[in-house]
Amino acid sequence: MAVYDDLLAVAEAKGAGYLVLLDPDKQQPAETQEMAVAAQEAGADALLVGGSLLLTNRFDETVKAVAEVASVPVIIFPGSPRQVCSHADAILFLSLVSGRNATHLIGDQVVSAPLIKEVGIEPIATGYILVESGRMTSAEFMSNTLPIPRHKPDIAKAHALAAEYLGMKLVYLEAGSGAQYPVPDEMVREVADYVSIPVIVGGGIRTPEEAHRKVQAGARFVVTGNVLEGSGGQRLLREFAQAIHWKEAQPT
Ligand code: 1GP
Repeated sequence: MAVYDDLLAVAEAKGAGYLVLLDPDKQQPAETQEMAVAAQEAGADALLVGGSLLLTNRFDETVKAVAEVASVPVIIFPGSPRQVCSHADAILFLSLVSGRNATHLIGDQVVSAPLIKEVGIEPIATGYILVESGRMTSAEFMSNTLPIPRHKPDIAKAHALAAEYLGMKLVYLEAGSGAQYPVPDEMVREVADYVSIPVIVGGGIRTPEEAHRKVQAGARFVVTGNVLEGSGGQRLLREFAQAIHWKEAQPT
């Protein structure tokens, strides 16, 4: 578990880890490569590559382009079980534990496990929990599952603990890319206090202050995707990195 152990060590040293999501659907591989460089220069601790739709056929090419320039781990964040390739360092081996759709609980994993073994990248078992975020997200629609109500932290806690007891290494609280509202701080806090595996939070986190609040609530990793795509993305990413890496904060 080299990548997993490294990520935990980085998060421990910096206060929390910053993961930047690159979506191959949104631009050409060369442009995603430039975004990867910008993200790691700004302070990203790992680059996630993936997306829940994949409307294009440039996944492999994009992962390869990102890996060519990456000085931090490149981790696949699969939107489908065929998103496996040898150019990455690791893959979040997701099970959508908040849903009751057998395909996303175990079916997809049966398809992708042999592919992962063949290419030899590190699987990081992750309990993936969708949290209701104001309006329906692509992940909810595509997975045909109900998210956990945002004001029901007890339900989120029970799911996260089940993921832990099933042996998963991470729990990912996901509001969905471009979510109207991110996962509530209170839910992050209650889940993080309740389980002993690290909590990742992502979806709809638009400001460094918001990212910092997730970390204060107990998130060990924060994911952003869309913010890099806006104007001034790299400058903003630097602010995110500072807000997340609170142990490195410089006295003003
Ligand atoms: C989606 O959590 C990620 O899985 C990123 O979401 O694009 O809203 O930052 P955003």
